[in-house]
Amino acid sequence: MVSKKFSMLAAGVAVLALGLSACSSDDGDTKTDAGSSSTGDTGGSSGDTIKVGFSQVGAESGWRAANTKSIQDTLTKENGFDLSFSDAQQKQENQIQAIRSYIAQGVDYIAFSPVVETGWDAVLQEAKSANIPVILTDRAVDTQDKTLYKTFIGSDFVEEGKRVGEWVSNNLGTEPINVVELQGTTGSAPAIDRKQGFLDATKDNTNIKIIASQTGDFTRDGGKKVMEGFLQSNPDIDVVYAHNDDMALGAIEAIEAAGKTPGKDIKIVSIDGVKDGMTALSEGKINYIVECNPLLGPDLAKIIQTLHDGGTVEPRIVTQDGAFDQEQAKAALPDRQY
Ligand code: GYE
Repeated sequence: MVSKKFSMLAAGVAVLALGLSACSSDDGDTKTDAGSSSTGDTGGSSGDTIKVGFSQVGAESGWRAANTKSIQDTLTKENGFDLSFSDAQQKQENQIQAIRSYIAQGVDYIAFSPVVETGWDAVLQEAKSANIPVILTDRAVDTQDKTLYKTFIGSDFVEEGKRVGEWVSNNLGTEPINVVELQGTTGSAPAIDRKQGFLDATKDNTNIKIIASQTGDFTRDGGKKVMEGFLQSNPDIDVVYAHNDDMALGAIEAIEAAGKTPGKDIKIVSIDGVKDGMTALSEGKINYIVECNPLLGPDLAKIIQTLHDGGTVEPRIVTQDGAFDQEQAKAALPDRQY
């Protein structure tokens, strides 16, 4: 019964090198299904629906909407899960509160995408003391104690920033350019890592100068407002590096309102590859996008099922991302899922 569910989930998983193993866990704290809800179980004997509490960052971007949908579409009753989902509206205190309430409810597993990197040790320790395994999805936490979570699944954000930086260096940095940076949420793993990756890739190219850098909080509105300010104080912007597509889309609005042509007068590079971003790329308003895959639901389900069956998972599971220039975006757009 379990293996039937497991193979069904596995079929939908793009990343097969998940580092999952069917052998028994020896750390003794893998939860069994004792005490879990049996409602909606289609798998046979009662009591084996897996209760999962998921604390989402918010609804700040197209990426986030696709990520939420993927999780809600996969952790269904039909697939053997009983999902409690909460939206923290980009506030750490809301996430801590949600996690505490999942602990109080006695869920079998807690999964969450931490809005910022630091400040999680206390609540993660509470989950560990309650013997509830925690899975980090999408974003990392900064902690010395790696036993506070089972695994972290998500993209390599430093690598994403590097790929953008390399493209800028090779395609635009052949002459002196002024770059402005629209940063993601302050203190979040993708903002920290994407900044670092871009700097690493461009530091030896003396043509590239970052003249301004500010957070737009990963939102379209934030990107627009920050870009308006950049345009007012800097007459010579050549390139916008946006940490996500939504901020790039906001920047497009600001650039057009200032009477300039995005993608030509001011080049734009970003990260995510959501449909609106890919559309702007195919229309020539964005110049290059490195993908960040939001469809983490199937992998999360597979990880939880594996732990639940007594298996082990690798502590870090990296998802694979593509990259698109304008022609590649045109070709990819018709089949884009999100
Ligand atoms: O790039 C951005 C979202 O954590 C990878 O968060 C995620 C980022 C994504 O708001 O659009």
